Amino acid sequence: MKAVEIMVDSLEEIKKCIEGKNSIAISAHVSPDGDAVGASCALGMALKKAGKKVNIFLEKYSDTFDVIPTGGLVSNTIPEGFEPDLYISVDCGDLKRLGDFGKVFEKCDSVNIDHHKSNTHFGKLNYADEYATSASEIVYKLIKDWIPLDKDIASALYTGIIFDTGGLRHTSTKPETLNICADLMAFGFDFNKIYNKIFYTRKFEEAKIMGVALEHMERICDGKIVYSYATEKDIISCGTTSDGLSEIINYLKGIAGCECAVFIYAKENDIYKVSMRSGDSVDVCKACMAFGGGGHVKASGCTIEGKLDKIIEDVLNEVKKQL
Ligand SMILES: [Mn+2]
Repeated sequence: MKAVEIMVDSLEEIKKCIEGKNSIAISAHVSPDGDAVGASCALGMALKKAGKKVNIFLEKYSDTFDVIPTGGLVSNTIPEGFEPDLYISVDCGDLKRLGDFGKVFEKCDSVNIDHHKSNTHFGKLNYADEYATSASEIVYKLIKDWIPLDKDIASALYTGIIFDTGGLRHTSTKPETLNICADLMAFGFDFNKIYNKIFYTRKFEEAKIMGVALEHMERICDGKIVYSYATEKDIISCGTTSDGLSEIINYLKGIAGCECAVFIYAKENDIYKVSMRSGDSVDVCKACMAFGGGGHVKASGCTIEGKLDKIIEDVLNEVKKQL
């Protein structure tokens, strides 16, 4: 294991590095979630205020996150030959998770700001704090005494923090997290609208595929492992895409007695995404790293190529090792 302490550059060093650059690109992990979009947009809007030329590159994301202000800085593809003075990655554990943007990131002076336990320190400067609730929390710490926050930046950061803490509910939440949220809320954005959009609004098609996944649900090891799956056919027949499945894992985890939930769904031909959530007894980051993935101790994922039956068997065997 790498000693994280010596691999982490200070936020002060990162600030100095940014100050010396003019054009800055920002990206987050593929299939961007609320923290990825919130942290990217908050940082981008703040650096623009600080006089930088900013481009944010994110894969197309769910319209759930349209509630996050972007400052008009987001595009989905990098123009041919584009090379910023500095490329900042947020909320991304390794270069591979940057998708196509990684090819440009690799060539640039770079900063990696993240909170995944499995972070590989792939930037020139790296700040990876696995105890931070979210990348948005780290971005807040980076900019708070440097660039004046405003309503849009505050609401983007707030959305990222509540998204990654499940609404200030996960054990990663600290008194400090609520102090940060209090500071952000003082800017007067519509927090109730954000909360409802993130946690209590779903598309009709997403509810349908949820039904299918719950129908497929199984339990093993005295109910300690609850798992389910959705095939490509299931997803298409419900009229949704693999982006519409993110809530399902939380329902599986919510089954009484479940210590580890596993949800496997088709991305494309023979490529499956595996999501895992756990309580106190299973380190799902470790389990997912066995398949080249990673994430957090209680929330991780990986992508596996193969036949569904075999993948289910392999993944469950890996989890069972820890029970
Ligand atoms: Mn995150």
